[in-house]
Amino acid sequence: MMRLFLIPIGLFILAHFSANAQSCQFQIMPTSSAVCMGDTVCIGASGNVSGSTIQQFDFNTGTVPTGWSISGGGSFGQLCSSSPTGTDYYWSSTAGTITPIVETNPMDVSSGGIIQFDLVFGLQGGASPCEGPDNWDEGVSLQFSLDNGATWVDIVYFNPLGTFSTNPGGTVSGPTAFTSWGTYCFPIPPFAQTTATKFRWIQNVSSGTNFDNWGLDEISISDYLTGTSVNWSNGTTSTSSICIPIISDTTITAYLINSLGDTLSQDQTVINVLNPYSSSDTVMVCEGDDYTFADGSTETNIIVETTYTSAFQNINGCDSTITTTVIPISVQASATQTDSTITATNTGSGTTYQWLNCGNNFQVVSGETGQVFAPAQPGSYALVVIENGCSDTSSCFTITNLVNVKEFDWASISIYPNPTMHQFVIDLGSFRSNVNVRIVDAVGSIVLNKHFDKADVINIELEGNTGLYFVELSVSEHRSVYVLSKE
Ligand SMILES: [Ca+2]
Ligand SMILES: [Ca+2]
Ligand SMILES: [Ca+2]
Repeated sequence: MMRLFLIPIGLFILAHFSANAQSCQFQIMPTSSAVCMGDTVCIGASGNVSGSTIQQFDFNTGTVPTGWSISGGGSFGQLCSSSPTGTDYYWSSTAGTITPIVETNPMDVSSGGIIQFDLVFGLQGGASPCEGPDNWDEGVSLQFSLDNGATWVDIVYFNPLGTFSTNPGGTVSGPTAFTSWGTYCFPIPPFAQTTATKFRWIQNVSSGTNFDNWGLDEISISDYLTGTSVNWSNGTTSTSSICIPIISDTTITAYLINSLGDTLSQDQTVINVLNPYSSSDTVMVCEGDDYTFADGSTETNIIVETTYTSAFQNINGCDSTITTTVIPISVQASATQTDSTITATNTGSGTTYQWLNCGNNFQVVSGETGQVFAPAQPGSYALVVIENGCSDTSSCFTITNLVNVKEFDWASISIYPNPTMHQFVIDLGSFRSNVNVRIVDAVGSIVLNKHFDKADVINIELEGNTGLYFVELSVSEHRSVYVLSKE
């Protein structure tokens, strides 16, 4: 997905101004500092370096420049804290009804430029004359006038809360800021750029005599250096903004250069790529089941392996994918029937069995969960096998005559060793007539079927793979099945 970040240049300047109100330096600002891979980011450069000074005043003498006026300043000096230059400064006085103002003469700032000055607020609760502003409306406005002082417009308001804003009015107390000297710098707004613009610093509201005082020093109003242009580290030259696609974390540097190509200032920013989320996974379902993928789409009756890619936007709004492979698990329940015994041929660890009564609406036969099932009643029975969480039901097996195993003394018969490696013994306990041994492996194949007219101890060599075998032993009409393990 491609998204282009574009904002009007006017908004761009405003954003720069409010975010960097204390700085008039050459700076670059991206429309976004972190984007999806492939998105385009626009980066603008603004600011300049100061050129020639238009007006300046440092308050180190007792006389203001021609055309300037001062009110509310009892005297110039170092009345409270020391200014950054360690020299005399203007200190406001709110005695009586005096409104503290420092006002310049009209000057030609038609080419734009910057206003720089040092400013401090006194400490709230401090001793006279150093007591400082505390209410929101007791801050200081920097203003300009285009009609020789008849009307004034705010450039910025130093709110005692510490924000640069317009004066919110009101008398809500809050923590005070600007109580240490700072050097502040503001671009001259485009609408103030005339051939006769006056500037002033004014505190319209205070608590009266000797309260809420502030200081000002080192005022300097300069134009910008002309003939500058902006070059970029990606090779673009002579433009104040660029738009580039971001495919990896990217550092962009802008260079402010003069007409000779010398770098006057530079600034850089890093644009980070928000990583797309991409993953794949494999899930198992029972054959014939449905599966709903990450994007909400559903595949029904899955009987073959199915791969699907869900595309969506992650939390960052970036394209992401999840590739899902669905593998159906196939289970086939099967069993073999000998006389009145049914033996499941499904084996394997985790395989579970449940026998059902087909003649009773396929109800489960309580307690019959073994691999071998010898029903107590004639009827029709089916097997349910569960393997890997999936089940299957066999067809029904019909048992018409039960072979009564209870009246025969099976306890006298033993088979050993079990497990066996190869040979094992069927010990009948005594000589018995009409003996038949049939051995079936785990998949239902008959591996041995042998008849003895008369036998006592039968030695058998068991061929074949390791695993479970079913030894079906018949003695006359009696029959039983033993499970033998070959290792
Ligand atoms: Ca000074
Ligand atoms: Ca006050
Ligand atoms: Ca105060």
